[in-house]
Amino acid sequence: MELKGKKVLVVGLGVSGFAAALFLRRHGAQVTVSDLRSAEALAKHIPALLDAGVNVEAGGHGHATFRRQDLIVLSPGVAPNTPEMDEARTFHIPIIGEVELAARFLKTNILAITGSNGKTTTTTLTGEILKAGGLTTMVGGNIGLPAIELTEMPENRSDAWSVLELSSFQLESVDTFHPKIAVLLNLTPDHLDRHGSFENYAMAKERMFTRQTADDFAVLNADDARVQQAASRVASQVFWFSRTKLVRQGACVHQGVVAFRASETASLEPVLPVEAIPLKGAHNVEDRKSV
Ligand code: UMA
Repeated sequence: MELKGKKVLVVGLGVSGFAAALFLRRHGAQVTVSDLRSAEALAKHIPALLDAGVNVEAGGHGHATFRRQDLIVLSPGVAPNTPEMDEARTFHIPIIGEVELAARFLKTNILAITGSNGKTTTTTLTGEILKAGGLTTMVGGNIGLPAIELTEMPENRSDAWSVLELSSFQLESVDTFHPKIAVLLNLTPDHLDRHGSFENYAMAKERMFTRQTADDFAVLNADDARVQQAASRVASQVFWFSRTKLVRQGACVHQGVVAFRASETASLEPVLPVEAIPLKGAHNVEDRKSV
């Protein structure tokens, strides 16, 4: 993606917008950041942006600001269907989220984790397990470190892994994003004010699987009815996890032991007794199995 000389608007000046604006500037774009909050409220970020040559619009989104752009990058907390953005679409201005921008510059394999609950614990554990296994690993996304920041780390190499915690807000605006492994932990109604309905929220999460092929992997919760439905739309190889029943392929609890079946024809191999998991609580058994 060529950014040099492009006019790019970043909407929202929180941690994602700040990181995205500086990234875009370093890649030679002419960058404007627009935020609803006042200049006083944004004082922490504004000096560094001005020093880097980024224009800052504070105290509201000017209608005209959205018209004169080659690309619009949204912070996760910014809904993609405001009147300004609808108008920008009529001018055929591409609108992408900060995670989509990051995906276009990440050279690593991506292991993406989403769900309504347990994302941060699972992402942290997964990052630690990959590191302990000797893999060069970065951890970011909704967990707090914007994905765009990972693109400029020395670990951004094709033999490394990015473990990304992703929210429905971040997944709503992905396009080319293509995780090698995509984990959907569970789905319960959340953020309905933004998504309008549980189904829209669930489908935003499912966008994680859109670009996956048979060479990729989906890790799905066999105990969650809405997650089970997603399996019929997934093109990648499904590995299930369950706390309550045996699975065709994947991980489950059997007679007090976490066990793993590597393929539909393989036998169930014990991994570790449930009581050996130091994190107490049934949901933490799922977190361990899903990694
Ligand atoms: N803003 C606008 N216009 C709007 C809406 C917001 O200008 O229409 C501005 C606000 O005034 C504010 C800025 O946007 O100044 C905030 O942007 P943001 O909400 O995208 O927040 P960031 O600081 O960039 O943090 C985001 C995530 N926040 C949200 O999704 C709300 C962080 O997740 C995440 O850690 C971070 O990016 C790095 O990826 C937080 C979160 O609460 C922890 N996530 C929700 C959750 O976990 O349930 C989804």
